[in-house]
Amino acid sequence: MTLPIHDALRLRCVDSHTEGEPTRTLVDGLPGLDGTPCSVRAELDGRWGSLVRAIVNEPRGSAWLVGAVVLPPSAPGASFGVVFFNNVGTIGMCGHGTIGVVRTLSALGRISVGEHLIETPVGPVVATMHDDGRVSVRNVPSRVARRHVAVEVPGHGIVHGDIAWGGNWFFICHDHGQAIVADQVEALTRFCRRVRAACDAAGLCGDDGSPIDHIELSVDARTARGESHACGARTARGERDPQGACDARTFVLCPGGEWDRSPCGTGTSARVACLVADGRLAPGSSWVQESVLGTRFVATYEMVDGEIVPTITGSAHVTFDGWIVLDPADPMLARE
Ligand code: PYC
Repeated sequence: MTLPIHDALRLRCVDSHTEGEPTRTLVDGLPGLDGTPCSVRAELDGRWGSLVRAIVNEPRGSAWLVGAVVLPPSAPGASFGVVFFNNVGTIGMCGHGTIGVVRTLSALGRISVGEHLIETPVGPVVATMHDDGRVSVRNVPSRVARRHVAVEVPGHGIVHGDIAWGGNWFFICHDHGQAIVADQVEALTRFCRRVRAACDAAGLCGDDGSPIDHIELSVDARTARGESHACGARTARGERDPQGACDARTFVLCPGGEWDRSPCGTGTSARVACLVADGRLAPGSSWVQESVLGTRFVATYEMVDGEIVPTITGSAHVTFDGWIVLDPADPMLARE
């Protein structure tokens, strides 16, 4: 595909990380590309695909970087729109990315402390920039499509998972038998790739026919009866542990084969839908989900017109502010 650039293109971008997972925000958008998040997403997956891959992939970035293009608002009351993309294409929503974009725009003085309506390709979300630097994201409604689905993972055996939506589709697996610890990320990545291949081979998809593009392995610290174990999330009386232990530790494989350094905002939202379906989380109660690196998101939810609406809270920090340069004479660009 030919890149839609002729002269060297300089793009203002600000990098951040949210609980360890990086976001590269194109704070001034992409020149010549405008529209709604849905129309821009279609362009980024079409003729702009090679350009956005060049923005996030090596040698300017890395396979685990998530890009975000900020768009002018197209709906009344919206502060801005955003479309997220990774090493292989766009994604519908991104929890860590939304936190990163909001923290970035706040650091630039472009948005203030308070609530901001943000348009995404899968629906509006509301982000709150808190005055202590944390960001909460009231996500799109999440839901469970299928429970306890068995898939045969070659060389491993049968595992079960819940197929759930949290802005992206997830296969959330508990009987995986893996240790979710930082020194095992390569083995966890290999295992999750095989689980995803098994899901594809079984023809599993979301209830709208979309592919399941994220695999989430979870180890719970709280059982269905509210007992604490593993991370010791609760005291014997069910109170939150003052040490701040988590409710679940997770490992998430993203669509491009990379693992999420954060606890994955859309994955946490999908998990909340499963917990609600099991009667394990009351509206207003919090759920603390920890990444394989030990970083955390705190989730709560409300029921709105019969739908589960999760809110995820976490923190982001700016790591880089500058311009990336795309020179059409660069032979590496032709490889995208
Ligand atoms: O936080 O939702 C998320 C996410 C999706 C992919 C990487 N992070």
